[in-house]
Amino acid sequence: VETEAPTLQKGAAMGQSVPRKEDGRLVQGQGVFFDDIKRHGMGFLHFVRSPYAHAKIESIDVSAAHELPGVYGTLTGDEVAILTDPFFQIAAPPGGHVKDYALAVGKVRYIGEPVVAVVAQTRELARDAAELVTVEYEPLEVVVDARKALQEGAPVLHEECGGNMSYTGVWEWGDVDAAFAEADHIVSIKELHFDRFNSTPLECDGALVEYNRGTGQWTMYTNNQFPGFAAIMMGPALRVGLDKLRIVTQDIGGGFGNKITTHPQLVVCCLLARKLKRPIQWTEWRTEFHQSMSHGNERWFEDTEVAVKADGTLLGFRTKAIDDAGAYLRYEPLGGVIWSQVAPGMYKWRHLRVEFTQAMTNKAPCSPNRGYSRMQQLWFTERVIDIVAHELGFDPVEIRKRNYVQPEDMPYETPNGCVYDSGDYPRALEMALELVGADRIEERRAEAASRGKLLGLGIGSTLDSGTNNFGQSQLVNPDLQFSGNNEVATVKLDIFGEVVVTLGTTPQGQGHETTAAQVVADTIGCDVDSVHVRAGHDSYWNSHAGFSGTYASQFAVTGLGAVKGAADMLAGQMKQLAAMVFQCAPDDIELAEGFARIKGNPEAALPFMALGAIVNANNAGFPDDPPTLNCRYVYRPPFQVPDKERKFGNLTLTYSMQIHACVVEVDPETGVTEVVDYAAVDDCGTRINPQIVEGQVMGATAHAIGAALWETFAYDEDGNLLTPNFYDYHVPHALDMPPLKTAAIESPSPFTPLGTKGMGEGGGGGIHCICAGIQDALRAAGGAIVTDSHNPYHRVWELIAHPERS
Ligand code: MCN
Repeated sequence: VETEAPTLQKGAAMGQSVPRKEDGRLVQGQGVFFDDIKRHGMGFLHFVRSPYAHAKIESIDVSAAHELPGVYGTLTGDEVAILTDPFFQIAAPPGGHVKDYALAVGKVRYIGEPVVAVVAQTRELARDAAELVTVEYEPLEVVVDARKALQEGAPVLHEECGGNMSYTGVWEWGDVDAAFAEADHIVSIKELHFDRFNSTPLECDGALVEYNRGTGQWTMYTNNQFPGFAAIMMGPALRVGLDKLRIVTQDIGGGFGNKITTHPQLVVCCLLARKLKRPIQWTEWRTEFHQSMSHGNERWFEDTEVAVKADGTLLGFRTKAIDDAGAYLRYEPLGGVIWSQVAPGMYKWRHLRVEFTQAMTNKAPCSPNRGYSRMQQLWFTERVIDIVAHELGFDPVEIRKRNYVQPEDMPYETPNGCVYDSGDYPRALEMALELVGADRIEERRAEAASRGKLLGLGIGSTLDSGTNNFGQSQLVNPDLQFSGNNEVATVKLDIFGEVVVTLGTTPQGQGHETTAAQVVADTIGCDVDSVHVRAGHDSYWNSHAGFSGTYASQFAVTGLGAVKGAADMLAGQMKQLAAMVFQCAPDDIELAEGFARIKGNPEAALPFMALGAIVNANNAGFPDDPPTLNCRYVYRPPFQVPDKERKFGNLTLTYSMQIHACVVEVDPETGVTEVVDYAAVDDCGTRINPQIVEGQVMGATAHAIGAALWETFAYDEDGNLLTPNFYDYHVPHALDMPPLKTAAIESPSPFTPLGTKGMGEGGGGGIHCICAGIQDALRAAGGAIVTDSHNPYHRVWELIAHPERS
């Protein structure tokens, strides 16, 4: 694909599958997670949680817990309401009126909501003491269905909002009415449903918090993905300035978006550390995680209509989306509408209308879940296209190819003002189909039929459009002109000739230490092993990083952009310094193999250590402004003034892409779906480390297959979570996974320093891929339409038994 992207000079390190630097310590159990940190006299915290989905708190009695030897103290919602302010709401009204305290105040709104905190000498004792706390409740009517929550007479969760609707807006781009007037066919789809599921990081939430009474400062060791933002949430709640909150993150056992949210339990830890004058340790249990660690949001799409030309050209769609936010609004800024970054998916339809409404229900609150709420929108566009193909008799492959944004259209401006930077979607589709042997599909279908099985071919795609989510802030205030997320890095050469890189990011397994080292090694001419990378957050030593964190697939662009900028600066200074020593021009110096040397004269070479020593120990004879060999660079994504007419402008920087294809076999007797072949083709521009990229593709695909077949947060009508542990909530194991074939295309982004695009949130295409495979398989058994993103065996069995109901 021809773009104006910088051609990356792949060196000895960049573009290579360099083994991950962090894995040595992680696989040997040498990582340091917050739960590894111990302090003398620390107290263990356990929460008393609500057994009701909706109830008034009549009374709380903690006296029996206090009598248990070894119990240090308790905290209730009433105390929290005196000592803190509610978390500020990023949402606009009416949702913005929600009062979200660190413990339930007056009322509980979902099962598992923290009501009382108990601290004791051991974890087990805290648990026992929590059982001695008596809470009297007056149960209230429950609403778990977002559609019902919006109806007249539904029980209201937050009276201060005047109802359960937290946000509503109409998003219209192009001329939708004209498109429908021009259409040869209008396909109607009554209801589609994207199910509630989550990511399941190995490490649950928690913290170790110390309070220094002398300075009034808290130090919090935790595993938040976005510590800068956590401080901004917690400071005002605790009524202190940010200098009073030192947040430290080290190794983090997975995040996937869940840990972007600042969970109010952290404020409880702070209050108790101050109240009880001892360090507080809180580690969430798995069931607690399932019950109250925010979930990925469920979404309904109602009364969808699609305008199609006779030749299969898609003109546009209109739909009503209803989002289930759960009991509190804990999503990052307007996460509910980040879907609009990928409103048209990969397709060229230009007339789109979404009436979007978000409702609060008596279920766990939501947070970003790998792909924010883009996954829902991308699933919707893919599902709609397959249903159109089914209804009008088009081939799902051909209709996609006809309607894809084509490579020659790139950079392509979507109707809502986003710019897809580069890519070749048709080629990726061809590759994925080839990998799953789609050309032999009819033959395989017949063979499966001879064994009594239904075989189907499915396709799904995903765009990962991280990097610039704060552009969404314009949704609150259209006059804001944010340039998107910045990132900062420092690269220095020290007195021993060691290269030390400081990142502001908080990796949870993404391999930042490795790819940052690759970029630096090639830029300054040394090997990867001599580059030492410090990732993770400490408000003290990398407060320069400000708003940093790891989320939104931005490291490949902003993180590495900052690293590259700082490394370029350092390389320039090293050349300048060597030129002073050798009395030549800086351009005559080359940096290679750990030396600064005169080009063409390998004898005239200074080892890096000598450069470090000259600057740090022996710089008396230098000019007034000597090089420091300590370089800091702020990467700012290129900024284009947003177009208010389109609601937001060209703020998203990169669009990486994955196309998934699968072959599934459905057993018509049981409804069980087996994935027999699977391929994912990824394009994230220039790959710094192909093996890390492939690992990301594999992880995200497993996540997607899990969501499509096994993983669900199912609630009954009383708001009981039916899948509160790993027994009921089945995450795919290695043995559940099909053989996964991967391939890559590299279409460098013209907008980023290294041609990279963020890709860690991809994988959502896998959910659709399975849905499409099942729908194709069911053609031979009544031809049901798949309308849900989650299709466990009993739902598939129903589709076979009652295709007319789909
Ligand atoms: N990379 C590369 N070449 C590219 C693109 C990416 O080598 N062209 C590398 C990057 O250098 C980085 C990794 O791939 O090491 C992922 O990069 P990127 O897509 O920029 O994503 P981030 O590093 O910003 O990570 C965030 C992303 C998100 S948003 C979720 S959700 C998710 C994901 O990462 N959560 C994860 N992958 C995860 N992987 C693990 N193990 N754990 C999580 O919690």
